[in-house]
Amino acid sequence: MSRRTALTLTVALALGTGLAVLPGQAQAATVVVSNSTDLTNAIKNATAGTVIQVRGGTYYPTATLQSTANGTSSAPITLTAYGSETVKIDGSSLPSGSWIFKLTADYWNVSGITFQNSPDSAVVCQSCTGTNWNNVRTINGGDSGFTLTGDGTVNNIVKNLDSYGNYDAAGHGQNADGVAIKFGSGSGNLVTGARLYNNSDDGIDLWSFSSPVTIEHTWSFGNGVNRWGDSAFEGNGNGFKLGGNGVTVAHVVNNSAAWGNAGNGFTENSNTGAIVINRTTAYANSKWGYYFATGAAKLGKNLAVSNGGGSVSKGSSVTSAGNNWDSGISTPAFKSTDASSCYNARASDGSLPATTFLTTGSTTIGATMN
Ligand SMILES: [Ca+2]
Ligand SMILES: [Ca+2]
Repeated sequence: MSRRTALTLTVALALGTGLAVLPGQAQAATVVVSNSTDLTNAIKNATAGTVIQVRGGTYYPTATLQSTANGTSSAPITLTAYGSETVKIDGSSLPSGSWIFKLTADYWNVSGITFQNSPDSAVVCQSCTGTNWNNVRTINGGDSGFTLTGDGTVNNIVKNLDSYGNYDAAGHGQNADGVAIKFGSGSGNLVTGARLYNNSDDGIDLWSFSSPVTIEHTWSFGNGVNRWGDSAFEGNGNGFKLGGNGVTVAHVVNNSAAWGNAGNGFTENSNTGAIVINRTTAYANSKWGYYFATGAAKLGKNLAVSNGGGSVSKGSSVTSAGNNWDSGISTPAFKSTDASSCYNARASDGSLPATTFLTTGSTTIGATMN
């Protein structure tokens, strides 16, 4: 404990306020919170170096948790579960149309927290630089689960996110994606180790984001299926929607899988850029495994099996090599087509659960499913 922290804690204890934030005073470097009021204030008052540890439990904030305070690369602001405790921040008490958590800020590290039942989007990071999201869940909300948006969206890392069950009722499901990196720009953004499933619209959507995004070790499945009894359902259901709104940008997807989506497994969605898709698997999606009809995508060593529209729709500008639809490339057998283990708890380090689903043992083609 630093001398400054110790002094602040001493003052706090003397005032009988425990570890709560002291209004009007510099915030302690480490703040432990156990109720929604303290959580709200801790986020509002955070400055570079602040560590907010949230005790186990379910929190029901009554206003969006938000900050515009920047950390720095050497003194980030941290929002994390206390130890290994289970923390859920629930949007059920928010006004309609609210997000649970919004940052317009740089250098935050957020980990080990579930954001659930948001009236609208669960987490929105707007024009953020250098944020790290580890083992966060954005689930069962009223619009997209996790969003990066705005120009100046730079070097953000989203690792081991689970985002599922999101559905925008007002739009009949047309907008709620697992991850939305939309309407913005900025380099160095990475999504890795994500499970994006059973959302009403797409698993991940890069609509109108004009800088390359990298996605790897990510599973996108069961999106765009009407699970809400919506008679006017409009979800698109692409596993990986890699463009839109006229932008031309070379996104990269490595070692990822899309299955059971109502739309395409992987699609350019009108992005004519040199999208790179390498060692991925598309299985049993309702439309195409890979839909790249107009652009200059580079498709390498991908595996498409049992997709409703066919394996690939590719235009004359696409580069295609080593995929199972290319001549002379055989299709290895899956060790399992039972996806049930994909819903299991993550490993203790937060990585994807072990599975044989869609694995083949091949060292040359398809996703390795880990
Ligand atoms: Ca849509
Ligand atoms: Ca979408």
